[in-house]
Amino acid sequence: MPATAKLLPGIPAFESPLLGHPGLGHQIKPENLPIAEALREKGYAVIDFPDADFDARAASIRAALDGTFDWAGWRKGGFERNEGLRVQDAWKTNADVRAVAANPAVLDLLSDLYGRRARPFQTLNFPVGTQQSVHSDASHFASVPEKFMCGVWVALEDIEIDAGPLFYYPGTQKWPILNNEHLGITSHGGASAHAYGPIWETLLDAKGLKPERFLARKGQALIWVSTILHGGDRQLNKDKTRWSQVTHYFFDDCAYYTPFFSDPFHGSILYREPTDISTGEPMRNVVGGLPVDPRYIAEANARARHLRHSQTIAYDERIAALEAELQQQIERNARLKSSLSWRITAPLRRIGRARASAR
Ligand SMILES: O=C(O)CCC(=O)C(=O)O
Repeated sequence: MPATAKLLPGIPAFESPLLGHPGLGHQIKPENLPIAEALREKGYAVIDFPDADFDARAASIRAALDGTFDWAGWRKGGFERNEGLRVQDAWKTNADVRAVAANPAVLDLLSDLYGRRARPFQTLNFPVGTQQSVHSDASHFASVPEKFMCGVWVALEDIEIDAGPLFYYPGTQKWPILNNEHLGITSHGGASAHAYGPIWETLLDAKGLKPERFLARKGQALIWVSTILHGGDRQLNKDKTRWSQVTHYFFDDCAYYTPFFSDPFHGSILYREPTDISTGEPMRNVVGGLPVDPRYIAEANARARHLRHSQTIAYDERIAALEAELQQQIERNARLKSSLSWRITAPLRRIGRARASAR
């Protein structure tokens, strides 16, 4: 590869300023350019899943996973509680889930769009709508350099409007990425997915944005970039199914971590050490072409866990202290009320209250 083809490898090729300048940086194949443009401008692109055996695979995945779900429990209560049903990482035991996740044509496409080799690292299979509130995957799965993560969601059956379709807000992928420091919190000071939801809702509301929904035919897939806001719609009909699989991908030669639970400038980074589903090999954390020292990863992880844990203890201790203080006050009040002087002055207080309410 000529040196110029390596220019700015830390920007996903589909949004690189070098796209369209042959000889400078990775150039996306002409046939993939419409998808690149869709990812850049809308944050998602729809494709037909490139697998001649897709229908048979979808049927086999559904048959294999169907018996693993508590359907009765979901229809009785889970549905109203806005819960979904899901199985994470079925690729470990199910060859068809693995084949969908590691589909070679999808891997080649994503690798071309990003300019780095795509590596599937997580699968989620859903038999019904997830009813998952709006979120950005970049807060769960981040990379350095940023944005080298995406999801590919594929319909294992035709998806209807009342079955809780996937929804997303085109354009939100261009918003600044929000991390703990933007919210003015730290992971060990209580940051969690719960802190982000209201912010995203407020922003969407303020901008007056309306979601789009993916009413997919079986075998249609949606590629989304890590920063687009998306979620699962409320399932309106609990007798419907919404069989689907999402595969999450990282890309080669990045560091991988969970921003929710990381505060890098406190020395706390919750690194991820994902397994590449297509090879079964662990993915190394690499930045600037150099593997991150495993001792540093262990230290930063330990620090992330320690800070969260110690702050949880600190919160628990504070709450226990407040409860003890409250109890002491209750006992002081009880002692005061049973004292002689309190009983003697009781009629005076009653008169005072009556006067006050007569005014
Ligand atoms: O399938 C859905 O409803 C949402 C899936 C999702 O948000 C995700 O995998 O990040």
